[in-house]
Amino acid sequence: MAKQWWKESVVYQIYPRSFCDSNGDGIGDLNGVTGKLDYLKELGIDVIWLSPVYRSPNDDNGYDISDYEDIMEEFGTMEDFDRMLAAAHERGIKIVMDLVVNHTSDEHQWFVESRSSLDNPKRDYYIWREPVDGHEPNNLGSCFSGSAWEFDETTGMYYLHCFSKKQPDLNWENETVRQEVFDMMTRWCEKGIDGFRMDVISMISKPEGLPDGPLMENSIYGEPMSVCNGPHVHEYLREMNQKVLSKYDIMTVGECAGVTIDEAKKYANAEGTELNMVFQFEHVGLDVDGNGKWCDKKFDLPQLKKVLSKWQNELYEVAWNSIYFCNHDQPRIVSRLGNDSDEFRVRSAKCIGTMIHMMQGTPYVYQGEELGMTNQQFNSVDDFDDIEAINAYHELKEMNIFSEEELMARICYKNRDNARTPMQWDDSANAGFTTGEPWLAVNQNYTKINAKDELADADSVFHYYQKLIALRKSHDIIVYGKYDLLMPEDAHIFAYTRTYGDEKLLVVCNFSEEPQKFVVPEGYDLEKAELLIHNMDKAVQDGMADGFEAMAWYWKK
Ligand code: TEU
Ligand code: CA
Repeated sequence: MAKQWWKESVVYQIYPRSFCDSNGDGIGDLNGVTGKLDYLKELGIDVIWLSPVYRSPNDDNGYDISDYEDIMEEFGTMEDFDRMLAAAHERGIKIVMDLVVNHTSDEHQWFVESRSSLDNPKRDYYIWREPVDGHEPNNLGSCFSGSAWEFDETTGMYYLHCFSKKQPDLNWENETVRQEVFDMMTRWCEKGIDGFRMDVISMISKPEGLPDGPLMENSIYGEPMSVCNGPHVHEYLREMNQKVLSKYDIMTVGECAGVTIDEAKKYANAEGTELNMVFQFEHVGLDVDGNGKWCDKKFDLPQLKKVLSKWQNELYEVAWNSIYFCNHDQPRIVSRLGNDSDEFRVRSAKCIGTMIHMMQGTPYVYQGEELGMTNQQFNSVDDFDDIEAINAYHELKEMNIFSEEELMARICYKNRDNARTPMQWDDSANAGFTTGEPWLAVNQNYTKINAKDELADADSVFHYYQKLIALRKSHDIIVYGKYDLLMPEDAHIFAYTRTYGDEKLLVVCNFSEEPQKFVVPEGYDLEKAELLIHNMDKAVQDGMADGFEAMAWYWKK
């Protein structure tokens, strides 16, 4: 397997709005990021993935871009950006930009022109259709509730928006659109950025003829994800690769909703003709019920092991994995797969970290994950900021299937604002995130969970993550070794081995609160092993793991 820097890197995702506010307006900004680079250096990460910082009316917090070549006013200026990039590079940290090109904002100049008349030269930059019998052209729903089509009075036609109606989808079939995107990417590469995380890139090629989608649960709308992996997506990405990506030493990760193993093998193929790796969503989509995402169902461990192991094994040597549980769209993992009680929060956060970071692929850490930050306590719909949660609340409310209490419980557990509460820096007012009024309320547990305390505590989640990251640097087996799952049917233990030349690794994580037995496989003599990492302050007991205990042993002949 060819060695590459992006295979050996650990990526840290920053959601700038919630990371650090440098000027007291309550909104995180670029100077705030620059001020925290030493903190990230200490954690040991190699790459920052910066969620969108471009000009945007913020209908979807920057994922609705009105100018790809300017900075969002609230975040600072292009000079601030250049200073941040230079300061990161000085510390050996790379910066990967979020590339949101499935759609733009409706306030982008392209769309303003496109909607202005039928014969505007940019009309075909977006996806316009005539009404069918006075209705929407097909049944597709938007990912943010309601129809994916919006009627536009000016020309009497509908435009497609897979997300909010302020996020019209670009028409990638138009060659000029592709060239505009590639030119814009080139200008960022010339500036010296180190790669792209590509937002819903699996959606850029729409199915021929835009047919109806299969009906979503409890909905009159067709599944918007049915537009994923369309007929030309690989062709467009190969073109992008030839015209832009291949010319720079950058890393690329495609956010690929709805991606299957077979598709991932194409997107992230080892020949490097498309992208370096993809985010797949199969594992984070397992804790759902008949009502889809909005539920409080817990993961079934054997099923989770099966899915993660399938990705580990099937992409081995033919493509490359990204490994993650957290991002700005996912609830906090310690509240989801771990246990965020006082008794188990720290230990379970470390247990999850061990399971992820000893796997094969490039790991992604989302801001606050390294502190074991938890889900937020929301009391009413007024506490939500996120368009997805607010729309879902009103839609489900209207359908009248849940009591108010149950509806709130469901939306509170899974909503994206859980990940977006401000970063908890210290125990001063507003967690040291801002001296002003934060745009989204700080989690009240900041006096107990914050970076300052964790930096001072050798047993903190922070220092455990620091160690996990350092181990990846000192042990090639963690990056390149082959993965094999142990005890697939066990309901509590997640255990696997890694092998690489004459090296071996054994990882055991207990995902229950109770002590559990595990089986040490033949040929793995614990007495001869080096205990690489362990999340408890006691001797390990052969064949027995305490609640949320995690450990990794290493052998070299
Ligand atoms: O998310 C796309 C995506 O796959 C969604 O289905 C995601 O699961 C969604 O957040 C529902 O919970 C990307 C971005 O990560 C997200 O923040 C944006 O809102 C979205 O694209 C539109 O740009
Ligand atoms: Ca600010």
